[in-house]
Amino acid sequence: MNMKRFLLFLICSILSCECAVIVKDVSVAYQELNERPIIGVLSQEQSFYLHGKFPEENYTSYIAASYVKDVEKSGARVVPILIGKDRKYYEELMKKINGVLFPGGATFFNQSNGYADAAQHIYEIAQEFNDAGDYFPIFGTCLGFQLIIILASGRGTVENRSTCRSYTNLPLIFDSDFRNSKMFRDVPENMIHVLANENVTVNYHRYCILESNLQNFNLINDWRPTSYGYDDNHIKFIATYEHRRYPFYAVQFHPEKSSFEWKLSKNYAHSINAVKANRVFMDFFVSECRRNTHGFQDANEENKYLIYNYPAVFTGVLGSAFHECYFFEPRGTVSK
Ligand SMILES: *[C@@H]1O[C@H](CO)[C@@H](O)[C@H](O)[C@H]1NC(C)=O
Ligand SMILES: *[C@@H]1O[C@H](CO)[C@@H](O)[C@H](O)[C@H]1NC(C)=O
Ligand SMILES: *[C@@H]1O[C@H](CO)[C@@H](O)[C@H](O)[C@H]1NC(C)=O
Ligand SMILES: CC(=O)N[C@H]1CO[C@H](CO)[C@@H](O)[C@@H]1O
Repeated sequence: MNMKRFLLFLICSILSCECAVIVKDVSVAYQELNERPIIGVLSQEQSFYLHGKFPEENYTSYIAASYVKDVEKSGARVVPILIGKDRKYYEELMKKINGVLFPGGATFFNQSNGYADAAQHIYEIAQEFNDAGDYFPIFGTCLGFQLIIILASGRGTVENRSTCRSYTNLPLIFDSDFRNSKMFRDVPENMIHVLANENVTVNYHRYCILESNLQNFNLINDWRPTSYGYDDNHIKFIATYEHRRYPFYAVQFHPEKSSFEWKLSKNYAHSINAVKANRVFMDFFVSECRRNTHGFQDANEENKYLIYNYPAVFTGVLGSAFHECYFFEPRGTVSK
């Protein structure tokens, strides 16, 4: 290449590069992204163990702070969503927030006015919002992952989930077409490589969703598995799925634990690659929530709802599996 041609080549590459950048910026600008997203995190029934640590308090529900921090670290604020409320409460709150996270944990789905009933209201209202042209994302983690499929199955007396246990850090086994999924299409190649090859996803479940759970209820046309794992008995379970039309997503493992949960005996993956690769999931979910433009009336109203009204309690030191928790009323009884 002589000097003249080299300069021409250089100018062309700079121009085409700038053009690409401009085109990209325009497409993003048209979406009018919400740069101050606020996400609802659903609470669940107070753990029996923690109730024993606070016998004088009348806490009846909690949120593990790791879920809150994981959302915050991706650039959103959190509003706690209480259980035991009527549908109107969930609907009014959902008109003000930009998406909802169903955390993991351990609670039965058959307790009236509990986590599952609240999630059912939220799931149905989110469908109504989306059907009406709104964009309202939901993300489920572990228990939340299983619950979404049980809700989609109509929540019969026999729950449509399977028994399979994994208490291990696992890689993801991606579906052949996962790069065309909403969840994974923009994830950088190096993070996909870590997720596919290193033991970075933290599993902690005794139930799971199998391919057959989707087939039994004819859910396969709506719900798309994008990756899998093998449980401690070599049963192949779904590790991630997404809805084909609605912005509903879920993961069987725990993206929040690598950065925010520290119980020694649990052996959670804390490597720098685990931290980076698990970050992908809330970055993705919060980016989805940025497409929703709901809002509170003003900063005053926002302030009344935000999680900062509640102190995070250092529960790790009390032997809990959760390092920090938020506790809520309504006051009432805590069942085992
Ligand atoms: C818990 O509830 C009981 C019964 O209503 C009440 O007497 C007690 O003061 C409550 N505890 C706290 C810490 O508020
Ligand atoms: C809820 O489900 C659990 C586990 O399947 C069961 O042990 C419990 O008896 C059920 N409770 C009610 C109120 O049905
Ligand atoms: C992942 O864990 C399995 C055991 O659960 C082990 O056999 C494998 O070598 C681990 N892989 C890496 C890359 O550490
Ligand atoms: C109602 C129903 O058919 N539930 C099923 C859901 O899936 C599990 C596991 O395959 C079955 O045991 C249930 O019977």
